[in-house]
Amino acid sequence: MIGACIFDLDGVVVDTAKYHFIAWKALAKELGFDFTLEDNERLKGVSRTQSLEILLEIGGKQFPEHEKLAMAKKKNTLYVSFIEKMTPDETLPGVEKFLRELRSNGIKTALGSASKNAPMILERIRLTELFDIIVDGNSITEAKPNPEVFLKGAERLGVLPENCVVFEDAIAGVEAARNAKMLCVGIGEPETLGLANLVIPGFEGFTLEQLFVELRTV
Ligand code: B16
Ligand code: MG
Repeated sequence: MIGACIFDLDGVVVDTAKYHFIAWKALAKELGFDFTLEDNERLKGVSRTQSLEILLEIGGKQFPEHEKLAMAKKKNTLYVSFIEKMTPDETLPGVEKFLRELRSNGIKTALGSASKNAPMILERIRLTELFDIIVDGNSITEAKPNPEVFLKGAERLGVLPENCVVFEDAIAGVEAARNAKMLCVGIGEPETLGLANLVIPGFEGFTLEQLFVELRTV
């Protein structure tokens, strides 16, 4: 029985990784090293502070805590200047239709994202109303693969974890879903998201019936 679907944001509902990339690359440039698209893959699904740690490790740099805080803040200011301009046409194909299908079939919906900017992004793409609740980087203390973000979502929705399905694009997120004892649909490549119960390339053409059929045998 599926009682709720919990969606990650970046890489599932929208592609904000490209804006994170520009902002982190600008910081790296300022610090005197290069930051590549391949490096950026390591930051997907990872919190802002952890992302900065990875970036500094790539550049072989070390800074005191207060300077790191200022860097993360600066990066976020640039990132926010991009997401402020986001429009509904940046919602990934098929997501809105699938969310509406869930709700018209009485299945609850939640957002479970590491991003502290999640509420603003949902507002910009006008999808806030399609989520019953939002659990984001402001309401959690433990980062994925810790299951906190998804367990909080299930608890607030009043649905048992085993009746929740998580949609995730990052390995750490798939692990978090499995650690929460939830079913997980990976968005991306089966080679990367092998731990998920099912992997799909995206929501285009994906229906609730397909979800039921594919997860029945799990
Ligand atoms: P912020 P998700 C994650 O979103 C991003 O994938 C990750 O790259 C980012 O560092 C993290 O949010 C924190 O974002 O700086 O906006 O708080 O995939 O969990 O929806
Ligand atoms: Mg993600």
